[in-house]
Amino acid sequence: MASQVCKSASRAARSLLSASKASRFHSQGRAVGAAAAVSLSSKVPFWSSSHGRGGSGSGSASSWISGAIALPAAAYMFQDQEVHAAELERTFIAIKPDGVQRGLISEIISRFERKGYKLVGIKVVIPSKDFAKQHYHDLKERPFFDGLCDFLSSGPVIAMVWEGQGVITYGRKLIGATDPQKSEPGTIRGDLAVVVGRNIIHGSDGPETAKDEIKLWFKPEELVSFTSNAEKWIYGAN
Ligand code: IDP
Ligand code: MG
Repeated sequence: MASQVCKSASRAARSLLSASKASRFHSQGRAVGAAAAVSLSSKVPFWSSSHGRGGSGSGSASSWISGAIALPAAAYMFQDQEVHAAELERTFIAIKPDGVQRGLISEIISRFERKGYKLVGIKVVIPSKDFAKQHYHDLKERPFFDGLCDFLSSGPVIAMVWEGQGVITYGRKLIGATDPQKSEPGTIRGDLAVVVGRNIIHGSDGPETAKDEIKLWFKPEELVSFTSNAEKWIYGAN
């Protein structure tokens, strides 16, 4: 019964979505719609037992749950969460070959995950030197550019896209200053690296770079949009 309500509410949310304006968060909006339906279904046991129909399995969800009640509830939750989804931004984070070789992948990922950010893309890549040059193109005049590109292309890199409110700026805070001698303790570079040439991690430094770097490293179909169960506990206003 609950799953029927779920499907019905999900359909209602989706039909509302098709009327809403197009945005790059459309597919995420769909996932949020389904999440709203799940919240609705969690109220079903009390409601349905008070009507003596819990677990009977007879009748479709739409025959016993009034559109006048179900649709506005789904619409409210859906619209509310769609606004929230549109606030989430994405950043490109890479664990460089030194971080991979030193066995720091899970340590680094866990810091982003524990903060409350959401992993929406990940892969292991050995970039070519030309690709590394593209990635670091804004540093091409710097004396360390060639060595830096040799280094980035010297072994496996963990390329990731993380999503969350303020993730571009706060991701840089989690990472710490470029030179680990100046990174604060508690940051990734502060805790886990010693010199600037082996500072284990890359993070986009602003919205434009984030957009460009995500596009450089990932095809759109390699990224997912979904609502995590934890999100309703990570975001909220009182
Ligand atoms: P960021 O990684 O903190 O954004 P950037 O200035 O963009 O720092 O530099 C990119 C990377 O180039 C750094 O992460 C570091 O690996 C390397 N790098 C930066 N400055 C130096 C330097 O003075 N000597 C050697 N390598 C450097
Ligand atoms: Mg940089």
